[in-house]
Amino acid sequence: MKKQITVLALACTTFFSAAANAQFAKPEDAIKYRQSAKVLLASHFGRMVPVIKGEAPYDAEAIKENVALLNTLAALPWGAFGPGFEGGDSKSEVWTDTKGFDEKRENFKVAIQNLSTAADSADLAQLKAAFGKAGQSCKSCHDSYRKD
Ligand code: ASC
Repeated sequence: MKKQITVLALACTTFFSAAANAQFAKPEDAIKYRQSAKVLLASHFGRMVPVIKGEAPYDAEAIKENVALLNTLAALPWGAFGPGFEGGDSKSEVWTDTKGFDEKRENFKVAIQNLSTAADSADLAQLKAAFGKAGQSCKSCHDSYRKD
């Protein structure tokens, strides 16, 4: 029974991933989607800067809520970098060096997971460290795969 549920869950995951990739009728739609996701990511990332810099009080609950949103947002852009969706500010290396791009994506995922752990800890020092690493992860991917 448990095995059947697992198989069913995997089948659903595959189905929905494929369906998610098919959401874009033309490359411009995918470009707009991933850029929109990045606008929201940058907003929810950037609004924590005053707290990280010590210019605003640390409200652990507010940060946790914001990081929960970041977790959701961080999952969004990637399906819009699929085959045939070249363009926008992306370098062609996104599509020619998929291994390297996947590594950056994975690093980012881990960085955001670590940011969640840090937000949950309610320890500002831990939050600052994880925030810095997440920012580095954004920058490192942009340096390699985004046009200037
Ligand atoms: C942001 C944003 C990025 C990253 C990066 C961090 O808020 O828009 O691209 O942080 O600048 O180095």
